Amino acid sequence: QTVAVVGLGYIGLPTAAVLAMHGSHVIGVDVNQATVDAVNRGEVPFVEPDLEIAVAGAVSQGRLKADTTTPQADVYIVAVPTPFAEGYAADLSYIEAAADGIADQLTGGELVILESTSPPGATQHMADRILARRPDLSLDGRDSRRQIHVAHCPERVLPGRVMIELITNDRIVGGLTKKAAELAKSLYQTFCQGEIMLTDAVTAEMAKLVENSYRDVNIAFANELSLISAKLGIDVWELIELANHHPRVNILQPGPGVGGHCIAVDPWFIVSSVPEHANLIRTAREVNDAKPGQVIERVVAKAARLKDPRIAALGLAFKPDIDDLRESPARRIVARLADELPDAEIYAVEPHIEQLPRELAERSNVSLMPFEAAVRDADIVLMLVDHETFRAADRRKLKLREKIVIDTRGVWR
Ligand code: SAJ
Repeated sequence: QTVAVVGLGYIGLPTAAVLAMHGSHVIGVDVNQATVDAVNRGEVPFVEPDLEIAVAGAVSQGRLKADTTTPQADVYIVAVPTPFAEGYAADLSYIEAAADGIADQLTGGELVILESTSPPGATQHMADRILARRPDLSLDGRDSRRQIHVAHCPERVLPGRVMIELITNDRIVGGLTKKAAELAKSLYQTFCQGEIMLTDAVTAEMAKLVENSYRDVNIAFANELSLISAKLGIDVWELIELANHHPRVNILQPGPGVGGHCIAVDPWFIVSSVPEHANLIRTAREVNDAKPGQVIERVVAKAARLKDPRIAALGLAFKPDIDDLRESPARRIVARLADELPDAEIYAVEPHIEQLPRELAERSNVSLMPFEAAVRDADIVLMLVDHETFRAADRRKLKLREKIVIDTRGVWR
Protein backbone atom coordinates (compact mmCIF):
# COMPACT_ATOMS: atom_id res chain seq x y z
CA GLN A 1 0.00 0.00 0.00
CA THR A 2 1.01 3.61 -0.56
CA VAL A 3 1.19 5.91 2.45
CA ALA A 4 1.57 9.67 2.11
CA VAL A 5 3.04 11.34 5.20
CA VAL A 6 2.24 15.06 5.20
CA GLY A 7 4.81 17.04 7.22
CA LEU A 8 8.41 15.75 7.36
CA GLY A 9 9.41 17.09 10.78
CA TYR A 10 10.41 15.43 14.05
CA ILE A 11 7.47 13.02 13.88
CA GLY A 12 6.55 12.73 10.19
CA LEU A 13 9.99 11.83 8.87
CA PRO A 14 10.74 9.09 11.43
CA THR A 15 7.23 7.68 10.88
CA ALA A 16 7.75 7.74 7.09
CA ALA A 17 11.10 5.95 7.44
CA VAL A 18 9.74 3.29 9.80
CA LEU A 19 6.71 2.60 7.57
CA ALA A 20 9.01 2.26 4.54
CA MET A 21 11.27 -0.14 6.46
CA HIS A 22 8.22 -2.30 7.24
CA GLY A 23 6.82 -2.77 3.77
CA SER A 24 4.84 0.34 2.84
CA HIS A 25 5.56 2.44 -0.20
CA VAL A 26 5.93 5.92 1.32
CA ILE A 27 5.76 9.40 -0.14
CA GLY A 28 6.74 12.17 2.24
CA VAL A 29 5.18 15.58 1.61
CA ASP A 30 6.56 18.87 2.85
CA VAL A 31 6.05 22.51 1.85
CA ASN A 32 9.76 23.16 2.36
CA GLN A 33 11.71 22.39 -0.85
CA ALA A 34 15.01 22.14 1.07
CA THR A 35 13.55 19.42 3.33
CA VAL A 36 12.20 17.52 0.30
CA ASP A 37 15.58 17.71 -1.46
CA ALA A 38 17.44 16.59 1.67
CA VAL A 39 15.17 13.55 2.14
CA ASN A 40 15.50 12.59 -1.53
CA ARG A 41 19.29 12.61 -1.04
CA GLY A 42 18.80 10.32 1.98
CA GLU A 43 19.67 13.10 4.43
CA VAL A 44 17.93 14.36 7.57
CA PRO A 45 17.71 18.09 8.32
CA PHE A 46 17.82 17.68 12.13
CA VAL A 47 19.51 15.52 14.76
CA GLU A 48 17.80 12.28 15.86
CA PRO A 49 19.77 9.11 16.63
CA ASP A 50 19.48 6.32 13.98
CA LEU A 51 17.09 8.32 11.79
CA GLU A 52 19.51 9.18 8.99
CA ILE A 53 20.52 5.57 8.41
CA ALA A 54 16.83 4.59 8.21
CA VAL A 55 16.00 7.40 5.77
CA ALA A 56 19.08 6.75 3.62
CA GLY A 57 18.25 3.02 3.46
CA ALA A 58 14.59 3.55 2.59
CA VAL A 59 15.41 6.12 -0.10
CA SER A 60 18.13 4.00 -1.71
CA GLN A 61 15.75 1.01 -1.84
CA GLY A 62 13.17 3.20 -3.59
CA ARG A 63 10.61 2.76 -0.77
CA LEU A 64 10.65 6.40 0.37
CA LYS A 65 10.64 9.57 -1.65
CA ALA A 66 9.61 13.13 -0.92
CA ASP A 67 7.64 15.75 -2.81
CA THR A 68 6.15 19.20 -2.25
CA THR A 69 2.69 18.21 -3.50
CA THR A 70 0.27 15.67 -2.03
CA PRO A 71 0.00 12.53 -4.19
CA GLN A 72 -2.74 9.92 -4.47
CA ALA A 73 -2.32 7.29 -1.76
CA ASP A 74 -4.23 4.62 0.18
CA VAL A 75 -3.39 6.13 3.56
CA TYR A 76 -2.58 9.72 4.57
CA ILE A 77 -0.81 10.58 7.81
CA VAL A 78 -0.88 14.24 8.84
CA ALA A 79 2.05 15.24 11.07
CA VAL A 80 2.16 19.03 10.80
CA PRO A 81 2.74 21.63 13.56
CA THR A 82 -0.08 22.87 15.81
CA PRO A 83 1.43 26.02 17.35
CA PHE A 84 -0.34 28.58 19.54
CA ALA A 85 -2.91 30.89 18.06
CA GLU A 86 -4.54 33.76 19.94
CA GLY A 87 -5.48 33.15 23.59
CA TYR A 88 -3.42 29.95 23.82
CA ALA A 89 -5.78 28.07 21.51
CA ALA A 90 -4.21 25.87 18.82
CA ASP A 91 -3.55 27.20 15.34
CA LEU A 92 -5.15 24.60 13.07
CA SER A 93 -4.16 26.30 9.81
CA TYR A 94 -1.44 23.72 9.01
CA ILE A 95 -3.93 20.89 9.51
CA GLU A 96 -6.44 22.71 7.30
CA ALA A 97 -3.85 23.20 4.54
CA ALA A 98 -2.90 19.49 4.73
CA ALA A 99 -6.60 18.53 4.61
CA ASP A 100 -7.17 20.63 1.49
CA GLY A 101 -4.22 19.01 -0.27
CA ILE A 102 -5.48 15.54 0.66
CA ALA A 103 -9.13 16.26 -0.21
CA ASP A 104 -8.24 16.94 -3.83
CA GLN A 105 -6.63 13.49 -4.20
CA LEU A 106 -9.29 11.29 -2.60
CA THR A 107 -11.26 8.77 -4.69
CA GLY A 108 -13.05 6.97 -1.82
CA GLY A 109 -11.95 4.20 0.55
CA GLU A 110 -8.86 6.01 1.86
CA LEU A 111 -7.77 6.26 5.49
CA VAL A 112 -6.73 9.70 6.78
CA ILE A 113 -4.88 9.80 10.12
CA LEU A 114 -4.12 12.92 12.16
CA GLU A 115 -0.95 12.47 14.25
CA SER A 116 -0.29 16.09 15.21
CA THR A 117 -0.93 16.93 18.86
CA SER A 118 -4.35 18.55 18.68
CA PRO A 119 -7.04 20.15 20.83
CA PRO A 120 -10.29 18.21 21.37
CA GLY A 121 -12.36 18.29 18.19
CA ALA A 122 -9.46 18.79 15.74
CA THR A 123 -9.89 15.40 14.04
CA GLN A 124 -13.58 16.11 13.40
CA HIS A 125 -12.58 19.58 12.20
CA MET A 126 -10.10 18.04 9.73
CA ALA A 127 -12.77 15.63 8.45
CA ASP A 128 -15.32 18.44 8.09
CA ARG A 129 -12.79 20.45 6.13
CA ILE A 130 -12.21 17.54 3.72
CA LEU A 131 -15.93 16.82 3.32
CA ALA A 132 -16.76 20.50 2.72
CA ARG A 133 -14.40 20.39 -0.26
CA ARG A 134 -15.59 16.97 -1.34
CA PRO A 135 -19.39 16.67 -0.94
CA ASP A 136 -19.25 13.42 -2.96
CA LEU A 137 -17.56 11.71 0.03
CA SER A 138 -18.79 10.85 3.55
CA LEU A 139 -17.70 9.14 6.77
CA ASP A 140 -20.53 6.58 6.76
CA GLY A 141 -20.93 5.85 3.04
CA ARG A 142 -24.66 6.69 3.11
CA ASP A 143 -26.63 8.42 0.32
CA SER A 144 -24.47 6.73 -2.32
CA ARG A 145 -21.49 8.87 -1.36
CA ARG A 146 -18.19 7.07 -1.24
CA GLN A 147 -16.70 6.56 2.20
CA ILE A 148 -13.45 7.81 3.73
CA HIS A 149 -12.08 6.78 7.11
CA VAL A 150 -10.65 9.33 9.55
CA ALA A 151 -8.77 8.66 12.80
CA HIS A 152 -6.47 10.33 15.31
CA CYS A 153 -3.32 8.58 16.45
CA PRO A 154 -1.24 10.95 18.60
CA GLU A 155 2.53 10.51 18.67
CA ARG A 156 4.10 10.07 22.10
CA VAL A 157 7.77 9.54 21.30
CA LEU A 158 10.53 11.22 23.31
CA PRO A 159 12.96 13.34 21.26
CA GLY A 160 16.32 11.54 21.26
CA ARG A 161 14.64 8.11 21.46
CA VAL A 162 12.19 8.44 18.57
CA MET A 163 13.35 5.46 16.50
CA ILE A 164 13.11 3.13 19.52
CA GLU A 165 9.89 4.50 20.98
CA LEU A 166 8.08 4.44 17.60
CA ILE A 167 8.46 0.66 17.68
CA THR A 168 8.07 -0.06 21.40
CA ASN A 169 5.53 2.48 22.78
CA ASP A 170 1.89 1.55 23.17
CA ARG A 171 -0.36 3.63 20.93
CA ILE A 172 -3.82 5.11 21.18
CA VAL A 173 -5.98 5.14 18.05
CA GLY A 174 -9.19 7.15 18.11
CA GLY A 175 -11.51 6.77 15.15
CA LEU A 176 -14.32 9.05 14.03
CA THR A 177 -15.86 5.66 13.24
CA LYS A 178 -15.06 2.20 14.59
CA LYS A 179 -14.01 1.05 11.14
CA ALA A 180 -11.52 3.95 10.86
CA ALA A 181 -9.94 2.99 14.20
CA GLU A 182 -9.60 -0.63 13.10
CA LEU A 183 -8.02 0.32 9.78
CA ALA A 184 -5.55 2.61 11.53
CA LYS A 185 -4.70 -0.14 13.98
CA SER A 186 -3.78 -2.52 11.17
CA LEU A 187 -1.46 0.12 9.67
CA TYR A 188 0.38 0.73 12.97
CA GLN A 189 0.61 -3.00 13.56
CA THR A 190 2.98 -3.25 10.59
CA PHE A 191 5.75 -1.68 12.74
CA CYS A 192 4.53 -1.04 16.30
CA GLN A 193 5.23 -3.81 18.81
CA GLY A 194 3.42 -2.06 21.66
CA GLU A 195 -0.24 -2.48 22.50
CA ILE A 196 -2.59 -0.55 20.19
CA MET A 197 -5.70 0.62 22.00
CA LEU A 198 -8.86 1.75 20.23
CA THR A 199 -11.12 4.61 21.31
CA ASP A 200 -12.95 7.60 19.83
CA ALA A 201 -11.11 10.58 18.38
CA VAL A 202 -11.78 13.12 21.17
CA THR A 203 -10.61 10.68 23.87
CA ALA A 204 -7.43 10.05 21.87
CA GLU A 205 -6.85 13.80 21.44
CA MET A 206 -7.33 14.35 25.17
CA ALA A 207 -5.15 11.36 26.17
CA LYS A 208 -2.12 12.95 24.52
CA LEU A 209 -2.79 16.35 26.10
CA VAL A 210 -3.42 14.77 29.49
CA GLU A 211 -0.13 12.84 29.48
CA ASN A 212 1.85 16.03 28.99
CA SER A 213 -0.35 18.00 31.42
CA TYR A 214 0.16 15.34 34.08
CA ARG A 215 3.90 15.84 33.77
CA ASP A 216 3.54 19.63 33.76
CA VAL A 217 1.39 19.62 36.92
CA ASN A 218 3.85 17.30 38.67
CA ILE A 219 6.84 19.50 37.70
CA ALA A 220 4.89 22.59 38.87
CA PHE A 221 4.40 20.88 42.23
CA ALA A 222 8.17 20.30 42.41
CA ASN A 223 8.88 23.90 41.37
CA GLU A 224 6.51 25.23 44.03
CA LEU A 225 8.23 23.00 46.61
CA SER A 226 11.58 24.49 45.56
CA LEU A 227 10.38 28.00 46.47
CA ILE A 228 8.83 26.83 49.75
CA SER A 229 12.00 24.91 50.64
CA ALA A 230 14.21 27.93 49.93
CA LYS A 231 12.14 30.00 52.37
CA LEU A 232 12.38 27.25 54.99
CA GLY A 233 16.12 26.83 54.43
CA ILE A 234 15.89 23.15 53.45
CA ASP A 235 17.16 21.21 50.42
CA VAL A 236 14.25 20.53 48.04
CA TRP A 237 16.03 17.63 46.33
CA GLU A 238 16.58 15.85 49.62
CA LEU A 239 12.95 16.57 50.52
CA ILE A 240 11.64 15.05 47.26
CA GLU A 241 13.99 12.09 47.42
CA LEU A 242 12.76 11.26 50.92
CA ALA A 243 9.08 11.75 50.05
CA ASN A 244 9.49 9.56 46.94
CA HIS A 245 10.43 6.62 49.17
CA HIS A 246 6.75 6.41 49.98
CA PRO A 247 5.35 3.61 47.79
CA ARG A 248 2.64 5.85 46.31
CA VAL A 249 4.53 9.14 45.88
CA ASN A 250 6.51 10.05 42.76
CA ILE A 251 7.35 13.76 42.59
CA LEU A 252 9.34 14.98 39.58
CA GLN A 253 12.30 17.36 39.78
CA PRO A 254 12.30 21.16 40.08
CA GLY A 255 14.31 23.16 37.57
CA PRO A 256 14.65 26.59 35.95
CA GLY A 257 11.30 26.19 34.14
CA VAL A 258 9.71 23.83 31.65
CA GLY A 259 10.80 23.95 28.02
CA GLY A 260 10.37 22.05 24.78
CA HIS A 261 7.52 22.17 22.30
CA CYS A 262 5.11 19.82 24.06
CA ILE A 263 4.83 20.00 27.82
CA ALA A 264 4.82 23.81 27.94
CA VAL A 265 2.26 24.01 25.11
CA ASP A 266 -0.21 21.12 25.25
CA PRO A 267 -1.81 21.91 28.62
CA TRP A 268 -2.99 25.24 27.18
CA PHE A 269 -5.04 23.36 24.57
CA ILE A 270 -7.07 21.86 27.42
CA VAL A 271 -7.31 25.22 29.20
CA SER A 272 -8.51 27.05 26.10
CA SER A 273 -10.98 24.28 25.33
CA VAL A 274 -12.68 24.11 28.76
CA PRO A 275 -11.39 27.20 30.66
CA GLU A 276 -14.08 27.13 33.35
CA HIS A 277 -12.80 23.83 34.79
CA ALA A 278 -9.10 23.70 33.93
CA ASN A 279 -7.93 25.62 37.03
CA LEU A 280 -5.21 23.27 38.23
CA ILE A 281 -3.81 22.79 34.73
CA ARG A 282 -3.73 26.57 34.15
CA THR A 283 -2.10 27.27 37.51
CA ALA A 284 0.58 24.64 36.86
CA ARG A 285 1.46 26.37 33.58
CA GLU A 286 1.69 29.70 35.39
CA VAL A 287 3.88 28.25 38.16
CA ASN A 288 6.28 26.73 35.63
CA ASP A 289 6.33 29.85 33.47
CA ALA A 290 7.18 31.98 36.52
CA LYS A 291 10.25 29.90 37.36
CA PRO A 292 12.76 31.53 34.95
CA GLY A 293 11.90 34.95 36.42
CA GLN A 294 12.54 33.66 39.94
CA VAL A 295 15.93 32.27 38.91
CA ILE A 296 16.83 35.63 37.37
CA GLU A 297 15.85 37.45 40.59
CA ARG A 298 18.18 35.20 42.59
CA VAL A 299 21.10 35.82 40.26
CA VAL A 300 20.50 39.58 40.12
CA ALA A 301 20.39 39.75 43.95
CA LYS A 302 23.76 37.96 44.21
CA ALA A 303 25.32 39.97 41.38
CA ALA A 304 24.31 43.24 43.02
CA ARG A 305 26.99 42.67 45.66
CA LEU A 306 29.77 42.38 43.08
CA LYS A 307 31.50 44.91 40.86
CA ASP A 308 31.43 43.83 37.18
CA PRO A 309 30.31 40.29 38.01
CA ARG A 310 31.30 37.36 35.81
CA ILE A 311 28.64 34.69 35.53
CA ALA A 312 29.13 31.18 34.12
CA ALA A 313 25.73 29.98 32.85
CA LEU A 314 25.89 26.21 32.43
CA GLY A 315 23.62 24.84 29.70
CA LEU A 316 21.32 26.40 27.09
CA ALA A 317 19.34 23.35 25.86
CA PHE A 318 15.75 22.73 27.00
CA LYS A 319 16.76 19.55 28.80
CA PRO A 320 19.90 17.48 29.49
CA ASP A 321 22.03 15.78 26.84
CA ILE A 322 20.33 17.12 23.71
CA ASP A 323 21.30 19.92 21.30
CA ASP A 324 17.78 21.35 21.06
CA LEU A 325 17.73 25.00 22.17
CA ARG A 326 14.18 25.82 21.11
CA GLU A 327 11.70 26.90 23.80
CA SER A 328 14.45 26.62 26.39
CA PRO A 329 14.11 28.37 29.76
CA ALA A 330 17.92 28.35 30.15
CA ARG A 331 18.35 30.28 26.94
CA ARG A 332 15.68 32.79 27.96
CA ILE A 333 17.30 33.24 31.37
CA VAL A 334 20.72 34.00 29.81
CA ALA A 335 19.23 36.58 27.43
CA ARG A 336 17.34 38.38 30.19
CA LEU A 337 20.31 38.31 32.57
CA ALA A 338 22.42 39.97 29.88
CA ASP A 339 19.87 42.79 29.66
CA GLU A 340 19.28 43.20 33.39
CA LEU A 341 23.00 43.11 34.23
CA PRO A 342 24.67 45.24 31.54
CA ASP A 343 27.91 45.43 33.57
CA ALA A 344 28.15 41.65 33.96
CA GLU A 345 30.09 39.30 31.68
CA ILE A 346 28.11 36.16 30.96
CA TYR A 347 30.00 33.03 29.92
CA ALA A 348 27.45 30.73 28.30
CA VAL A 349 28.47 27.07 28.29
CA GLU A 350 26.73 24.63 25.95
CA PRO A 351 28.87 21.65 24.88
CA HIS A 352 26.34 20.62 22.20
CA ILE A 353 26.65 23.74 20.02
CA GLU A 354 29.42 25.54 18.16
CA GLN A 355 27.74 28.92 17.84
CA LEU A 356 25.50 30.94 20.12
CA PRO A 357 21.93 31.43 18.89
CA ARG A 358 21.54 34.84 17.27
CA GLU A 359 19.77 36.71 20.08
CA LEU A 360 22.63 35.76 22.45
CA ALA A 361 25.44 36.37 19.95
CA GLU A 362 24.05 39.87 19.42
CA ARG A 363 24.45 40.77 23.09
CA SER A 364 27.92 42.18 23.70
CA ASN A 365 28.18 40.81 27.26
CA VAL A 366 27.48 37.16 26.36
CA SER A 367 30.12 34.78 24.98
CA LEU A 368 30.25 31.02 24.37
CA MET A 369 32.95 29.45 26.56
CA PRO A 370 34.32 25.99 27.30
CA PHE A 371 33.06 24.54 30.60
CA GLU A 372 36.19 24.56 32.79
CA ALA A 373 37.42 27.96 31.62
CA ALA A 374 34.03 29.55 32.23
CA VAL A 375 33.78 28.19 35.78
CA ARG A 376 37.41 29.11 36.52
CA ASP A 377 36.89 32.75 35.52
CA ALA A 378 33.43 33.21 37.06
CA ASP A 379 32.30 34.75 40.34
CA ILE A 380 28.84 33.24 40.05
CA VAL A 381 28.22 29.73 38.67
CA LEU A 382 24.63 29.23 37.51
CA MET A 383 23.68 25.62 36.77
CA LEU A 384 20.79 25.57 34.28
CA VAL A 385 20.91 22.21 32.46
CA ASP A 386 22.22 19.02 34.06
CA HIS A 387 24.17 17.75 31.03
CA GLU A 388 26.24 14.64 31.74
CA THR A 389 29.49 16.62 31.19
CA PHE A 390 28.57 18.92 34.07
CA ARG A 391 27.33 16.14 36.33
CA ALA A 392 30.53 14.12 35.82
CA ALA A 393 32.90 17.03 36.60
CA ASP A 394 35.05 16.99 39.74
CA ARG A 395 33.60 19.65 42.05
CA ARG A 396 36.87 20.20 43.91
CA LYS A 397 38.81 20.78 40.70
CA LEU A 398 36.20 23.37 39.73
CA LYS A 399 36.89 25.14 43.09
CA LEU A 400 33.18 25.70 43.57
CA ARG A 401 33.71 26.58 47.24
CA GLU A 402 35.28 29.85 46.15
CA LYS A 403 32.27 30.76 43.99
CA ILE A 404 28.69 31.77 44.46
CA VAL A 405 26.80 28.72 43.17
CA ILE A 406 23.16 28.88 42.07
CA ASP A 407 22.17 25.34 41.17
CA THR A 408 18.67 25.14 39.65
CA ARG A 409 18.96 21.38 38.99
CA GLY A 410 20.34 20.00 42.25
CA VAL A 411 23.52 18.68 40.62
CA TRP A 412 25.87 20.00 43.31
CA ARG A 413 23.84 19.51 46.47
N1 SAJ B 1 11.58 18.81 33.41
C1 SAJ B 1 11.71 19.27 34.72
N2 SAJ B 1 11.65 18.36 35.74
C2 SAJ B 1 11.48 17.02 35.51
C3 SAJ B 1 11.33 16.56 34.18
C4 SAJ B 1 11.38 17.49 33.14
O1 SAJ B 1 11.89 20.47 34.98
O2 SAJ B 1 11.45 16.27 36.48
C5 SAJ B 1 11.63 19.77 32.29
C6 SAJ B 1 12.77 19.51 31.33
O3 SAJ B 1 13.97 20.09 31.77
C7 SAJ B 1 12.26 20.15 30.05
C8 SAJ B 1 10.74 19.92 30.14
O4 SAJ B 1 10.48 19.60 31.49
O5 SAJ B 1 12.52 21.54 30.03
C9 SAJ B 1 10.19 18.83 29.22
O6 SAJ B 1 11.05 17.71 29.19
P1 SAJ B 1 10.53 16.18 29.19
O7 SAJ B 1 11.71 15.30 29.11
O8 SAJ B 1 9.64 15.97 30.34
O9 SAJ B 1 9.59 16.04 27.90
P2 SAJ B 1 9.71 16.34 26.30
O10 SAJ B 1 9.09 17.68 26.08
O11 SAJ B 1 11.07 16.11 25.76
O12 SAJ B 1 8.77 15.16 25.72
C10 SAJ B 1 7.42 15.00 26.19
C11 SAJ B 1 7.19 13.52 26.54
N3 SAJ B 1 5.93 13.39 27.28
C12 SAJ B 1 5.87 12.73 28.46
O13 SAJ B 1 6.83 12.24 29.00
C13 SAJ B 1 4.50 12.63 29.09
C14 SAJ B 1 7.13 12.69 25.26
O14 SAJ B 1 6.78 11.34 25.56
C15 SAJ B 1 6.11 13.28 24.28
O15 SAJ B 1 6.05 12.53 23.07
C16 SAJ B 1 6.56 14.69 23.96
O16 SAJ B 1 6.53 15.46 25.17
C17 SAJ B 1 5.59 15.25 22.91
O17 SAJ B 1 5.92 15.25 21.71
O18 SAJ B 1 4.47 15.63 23.29
